[in-house]
Amino acid sequence: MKNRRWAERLGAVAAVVALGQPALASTAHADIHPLDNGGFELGAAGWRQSSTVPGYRPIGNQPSPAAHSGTWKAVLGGHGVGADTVSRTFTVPAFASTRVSYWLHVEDPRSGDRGFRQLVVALTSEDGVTYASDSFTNKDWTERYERRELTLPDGFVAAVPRQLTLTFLAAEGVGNHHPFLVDDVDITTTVRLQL
Ligand SMILES: [Ca+2]
Repeated sequence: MKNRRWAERLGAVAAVVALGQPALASTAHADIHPLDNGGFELGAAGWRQSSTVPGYRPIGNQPSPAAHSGTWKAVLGGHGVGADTVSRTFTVPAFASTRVSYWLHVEDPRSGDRGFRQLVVALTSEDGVTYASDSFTNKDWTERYERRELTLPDGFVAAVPRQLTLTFLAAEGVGNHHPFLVDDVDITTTVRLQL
């Protein structure tokens, strides 16, 4: 009886080899979008914002300059001097890769502004390590909103959920009156499953 079971098993293996179809593991992935109000149409709900200019709040719905969609957006800089920030903390699931997209308009500085301004976009973990960042200056001006992406390196992927903060920081010197405009922020965390 025992020999018969072994024979059956060997037969099964032989059948797989004969067919040339090794048993392949299949995978699936699930995209999660943990960010709501990425287009700021609910105002500052879910976001933190600050400015060195007393009373100024970067998230607003002024008709000019225009938003990428809707009427609300983040307007960072454009005061002539100072710094503005808009940030958001979210949770990255275990074993998930993460990418951020947003629409950025760096306003045309050709009207005579000569000072320096910079926008830094950063993804930072709860222990203060910046895993991905990008930066733009007044020389990166564009005619219209353009889509930008930031992807976390594989080194951030962990076996437990982790907190991550997305920050937009604009700093400028004297002579800048054209802001950085940010709208329609989206975060995608992708969990890959071995089936
Ligand atoms: Ca908007």
